Amino acid sequence: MRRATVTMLAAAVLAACSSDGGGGVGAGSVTVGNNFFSPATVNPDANGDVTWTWSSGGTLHNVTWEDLTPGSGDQGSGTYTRDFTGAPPGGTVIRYRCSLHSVDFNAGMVGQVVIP
Ligand SMILES: [Cu+2]
Repeated sequence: MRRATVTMLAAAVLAACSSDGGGGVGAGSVTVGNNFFSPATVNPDANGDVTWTWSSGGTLHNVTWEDLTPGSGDQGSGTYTRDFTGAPPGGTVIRYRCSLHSVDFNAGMVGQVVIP
C-alpha cells in the first residue's frame, strides 16, 4: 500500500514536469490569464517566435516590453506574437509585464523570455 502510493506520486510529479516542457520553462507559447502569464519564463520556439494567447474571459491585459519594443496593446482575447530571431543568445533575459496589473517588471503580472 505504502509503496503503491509513492509510485503514484512519482508518476504525478513526472507528468507535471513534462506537461510544460520541464522545469517550468515553456517553449514558444504563453497563456495570458487573469493577472498572470503562464509559464512566467519562456524560450522562443524553433522559429524564434513566442506567441501569447489570451484566456482571460474578455478582461483586458497587455504585453509591454522593458526593451521598449512595441507590445500587444490591450487585448481581451486573441493572440500576439514576437519574433526573437537575432536576439543575442546565451541566456539573454528580456522582461515584460502587463502594464494594467503591475507597477514595474519585478512583481505583479510579469514574465520573461530567455534566449538560450
Ligand atoms: Cu493584466
